[in-house]
Amino acid sequence: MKNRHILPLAAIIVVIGALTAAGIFLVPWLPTASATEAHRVDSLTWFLVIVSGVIFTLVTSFVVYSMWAFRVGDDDDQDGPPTHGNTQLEIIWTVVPVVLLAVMAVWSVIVVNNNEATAKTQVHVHAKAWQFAWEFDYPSGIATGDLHVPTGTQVVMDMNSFDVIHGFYVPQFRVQMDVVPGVTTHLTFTPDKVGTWYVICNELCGEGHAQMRARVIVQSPTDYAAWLAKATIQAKAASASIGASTTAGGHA
Ligand SMILES: [Cu+2]
Repeated sequence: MKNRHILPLAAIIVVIGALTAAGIFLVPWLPTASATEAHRVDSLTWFLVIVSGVIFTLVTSFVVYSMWAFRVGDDDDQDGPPTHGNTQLEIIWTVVPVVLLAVMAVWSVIVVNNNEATAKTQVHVHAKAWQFAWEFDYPSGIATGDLHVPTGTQVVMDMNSFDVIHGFYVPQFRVQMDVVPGVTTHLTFTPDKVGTWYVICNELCGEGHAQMRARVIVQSPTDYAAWLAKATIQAKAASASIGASTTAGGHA
């Protein structure tokens, strides 16, 4: 009696499972992971998505099969037979989600702890945000609209806003932090791929919010050191000439 359901149900599970898997794996949902933190976040994300895909496949398959196998005629106005609970099923559908949620909760805490752990060597950059632009200041005096960072070193953003709440988000790094007026917030990430990405403001901050972007230029350690040396000399020369013209103006 029960066996006649197994084959058609299995066929539906295979079809829906294949469609779900295609939707999950064939679409490039995420931008290239380009930081150590990004790989940790992605492992957790993929676990969550795959588990959800399996549950979605099972639930949808049983619903679709039940609609077809247990349908009644158009003229059948009778109530269905009364059903009682099923203790075994109820235990399963309570224990499985509890275990899954516990795994995800513990895993999340581990990922956040690892992502926020302080490395021995760090590069500090001061990010200033306002409607609707970013500025990045370096300890050596550089102030630039493009964020330059090296691969393989932990970058710490110390961030301030001068008007409303903004958000510092680089999709390729998978980390983000609010930039709030009146307090300094911090965000750490360790780029591991050379490339050019964008800082995207992800707190709705006014009419120019959508344009509030800045380039993130990730360089190899040697290229970064060369840029840093050159830009530091330029920054010093610029501040010296400003100083000189101010002095000259003062004497005139
Ligand atoms: Cu903003």
